[in-house]
Amino acid sequence: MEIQLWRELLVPYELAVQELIVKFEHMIKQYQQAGLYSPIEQVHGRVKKISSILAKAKRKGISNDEIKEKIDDIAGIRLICQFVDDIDQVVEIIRNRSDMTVLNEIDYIHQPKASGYSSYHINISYEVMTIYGNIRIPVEIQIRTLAMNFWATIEHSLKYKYQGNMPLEISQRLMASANAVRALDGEMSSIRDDVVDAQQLFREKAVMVADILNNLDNLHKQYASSEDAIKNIQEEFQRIYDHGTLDELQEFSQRLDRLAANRNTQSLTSV
Ligand code: 0O2
Repeated sequence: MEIQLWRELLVPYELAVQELIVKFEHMIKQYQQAGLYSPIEQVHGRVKKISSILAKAKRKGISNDEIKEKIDDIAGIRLICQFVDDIDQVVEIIRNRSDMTVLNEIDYIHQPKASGYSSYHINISYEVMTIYGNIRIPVEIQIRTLAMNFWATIEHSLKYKYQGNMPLEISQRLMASANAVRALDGEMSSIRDDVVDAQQLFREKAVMVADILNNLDNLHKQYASSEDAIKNIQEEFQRIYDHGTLDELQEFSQRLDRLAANRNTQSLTSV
């Protein structure tokens, strides 16, 4: 196939990848804005390079005409989670989406590949709108932890370097490090609740502080003539931010909200 035809063939795959990246990134943003823990930490996506498609087709004995229907990871999305437990939640989210039809799932987490590779794969069919009409594109979604991703990235580079002739010593080391990744993910799972709590508190505080700064900024504009009162509020904020509890910060934030809503100088002095 000519290079121009390949480019045309890949256009809807690029659209699918771009749309899905936006959707999953937006999901992270929504969790963050709601002050909630996001089971997805990072989103990556790519359309397979033409050379890799051809190499895979050759490796699997697939003819050029069969590539579109038989290679199901031309469009690929990778969702990286912090903890193994998050993966189940992400799988559930995908299963429940009305814009993604699950075609099949492979659990390389409970049954890692011989190489040591572990990840959860979901193949979906995703509809994109093109100038020629709507087309359903197969997309492979790989869901894995940060640790699994680290291992897979290193192993992928070594596999590429040795082109199928990986020295036994290297593959044994990779297998040992795959076991170490599993142990690390297991350890991290056992302290997941503590980590999630700590991150949650940090996020709540960040959202609250952003709110407070926004209100202070508005008060500055509204009550430019009451410099002293504003100064007092700022000092109180600084004291609570430096030494106060999250509850005190929340109570202060609510007072500022009320003040911003009241919009009268009398309440300013009573803050
Ligand atoms: P790339 O460059 O990442 O796109 P297979 O015949 O097992 O190679 P198959 O049947 O297409 O692959 O399905 P599978 O097992 O779901 O693998 C698809 C993708 O999963 C691979 O794409 C890799 O991205 C990843 N993967 C699978 N096995 C391994 C592994 O042992 N190590 C690493 N690092 N990644 C793996 P590609 O086309 O192989 O590569």
